Amino acid sequence: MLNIIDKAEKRVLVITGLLLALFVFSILYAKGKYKTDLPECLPYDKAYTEPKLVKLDEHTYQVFAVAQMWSFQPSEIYIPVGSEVDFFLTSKDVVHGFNITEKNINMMAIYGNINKTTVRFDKPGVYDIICHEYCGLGHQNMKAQVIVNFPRPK
Ligand SMILES: [Cu+2]
Repeated sequence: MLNIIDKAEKRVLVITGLLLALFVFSILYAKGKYKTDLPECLPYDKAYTEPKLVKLDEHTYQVFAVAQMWSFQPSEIYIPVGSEVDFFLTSKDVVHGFNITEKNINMMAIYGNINKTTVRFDKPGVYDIICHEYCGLGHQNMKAQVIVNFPRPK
């Protein structure tokens, strides 16, 4: 069987296989060395479509983030430094992006899907969440903020 494959095709197959192995290795290396949390998909449940911030304990939070044209809810998330936050993300309409600046987070908000990732915020500051998938006319205004170690304004 291998004899009927052209030499050039064999070369392409070998190179493709090596690249695939390199990509898989890179992902596993990043997961181990940089403690990168790989996003996961959860079974859809309407409970995730209600935007909210849930405090589990002093430094553990859950954010039920909902993207829709053209905003994220909740739009301001106040947490203390050292917090670990589980983000559960979904969309109410079209596909949106979910990128947290200064964090290695890049997810998609998809209608009927729940994506989850965990992020640790060890430094105080304001982390912008932006949409990086073109989703319509107001796309450029679509943002939210994670505000670490600043008091909520009254
Ligand atoms: Cu967008």
